[in-house]
Amino acid sequence: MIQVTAFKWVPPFAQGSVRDIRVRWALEEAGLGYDDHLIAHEDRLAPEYRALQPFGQVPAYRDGKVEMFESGAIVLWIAQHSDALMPADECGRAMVMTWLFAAMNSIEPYVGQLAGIDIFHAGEAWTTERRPQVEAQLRTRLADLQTALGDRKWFAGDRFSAADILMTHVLRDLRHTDILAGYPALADYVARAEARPAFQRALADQLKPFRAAEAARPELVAG
Ligand SMILES: N[C@@H](CCC(=O)N[C@@H](CS)C(=O)NCC(=O)O)C(=O)O
Repeated sequence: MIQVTAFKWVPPFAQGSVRDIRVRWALEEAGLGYDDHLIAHEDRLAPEYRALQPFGQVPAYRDGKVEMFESGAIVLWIAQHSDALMPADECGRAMVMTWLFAAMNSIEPYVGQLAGIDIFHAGEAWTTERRPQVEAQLRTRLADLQTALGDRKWFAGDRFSAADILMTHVLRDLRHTDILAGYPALADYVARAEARPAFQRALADQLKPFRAAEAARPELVAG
């Protein structure tokens, strides 16, 4: 049985964004069942968990054949075994890998810097000077990304692929801003991807334990 490690609870700003959702979504698209192995934040420190995920983060993954960490690598592994996420032809697979890495290496660092400023360093004096630069660099990337998408529905060809899981997840981390509204084709792209039933199931499954934890301990929501 496939097992995906996820957190039992995270603060509201991270709910729906924790990276196990990438893996859950890939498994849903591939039609593969899995168990989620829920850990508490402090369980990250346990040596047994570090053996599975050296940085004490989620997700970690095991399927009886491999034990993996790094959400991008896990999604790629699942995709290599599923027609739903990768085309059969070699050149098509190369394009999926290209756009999957573009999401993680060419877009995510810019989105991550902005999200870091807005969420983890909100209100700190240095952000007043730095944020406009970060936003400007991000906007340049988004303009190029939108041009690259052109009239296509998906990034790596004419069908949805593993690359779209990564790209959508990265772009979703801008949802605390209205920046994507300036790039209508990208906003439509994210909405199209989020409307997929597999994404909706993955999101609901990530949120389910958070809601249960909050019902048991209302002080979590109150902060
Ligand atoms: N590059 C890793 C990053 C994983 C990651 O950042 N996980 C976050 C949740 S989205 C985490 O576990 N944060 C808790 C921590 O770092 O202590 C991946 O893509 O799997």
